[in-house]
Amino acid sequence: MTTQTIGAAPFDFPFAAEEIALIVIDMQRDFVEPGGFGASLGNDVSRLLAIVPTVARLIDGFRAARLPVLHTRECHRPDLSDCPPAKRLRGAPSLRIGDDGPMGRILIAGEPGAEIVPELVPLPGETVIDKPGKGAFYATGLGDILAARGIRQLVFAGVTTEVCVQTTMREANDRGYDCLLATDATESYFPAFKAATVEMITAQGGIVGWAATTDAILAGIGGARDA
Ligand code: TIU
Repeated sequence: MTTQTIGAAPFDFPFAAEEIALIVIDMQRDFVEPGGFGASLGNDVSRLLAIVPTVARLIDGFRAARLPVLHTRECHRPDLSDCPPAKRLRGAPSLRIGDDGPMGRILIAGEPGAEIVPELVPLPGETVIDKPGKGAFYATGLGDILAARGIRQLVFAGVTTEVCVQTTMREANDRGYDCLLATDATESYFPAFKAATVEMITAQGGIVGWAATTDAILAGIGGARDA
């Protein structure tokens, strides 16, 4: 197994082509398009929509290098049995999880709003994890799926940086994965929260993980493909 590197902060990210995967977090219509869950919480979704082409470029690079791409979706069962009341009843959103909205029932599996945006639709054979929480390891089979494939390094893209992306990175970091955040393939409704998240992940010698641009990641895995 050859170890290669991606130029990253706070220092180069070492990886092996056999052990790395991209995980795209929650690039769903409910977060990125008007009328979904993100908008129901009072957010302007336009910042999130803007990263779709960059996320697509990152996904294309992993596919071209024949490296695994996994996708997650935050969503709940139609009977809401996996949605804690503490989550559904929090605050005063214009629509709650399970309510009927312009893209079907908010954050419910199988509804149009819970689908991944058409530009980033998973290919047949790519793993899609439906998750009831913010972290992708909680109440899902993600850990077992990664272990079965021998994956130990994860590149993260998706939304939102400080909620589901950071939560999943922290879960992964505690489970022993090396985690790299693609800084221009993730976004928040709050620019200051995104900046703070990148800073806190990489501070203290990479206490949670690494951060790099999509260009740097593509350059690094391009080397993996050609090796
Ligand atoms: N509200 C918010 O920023 N995010 C979420 O609720 N879910 C994800 O981040 N996917």
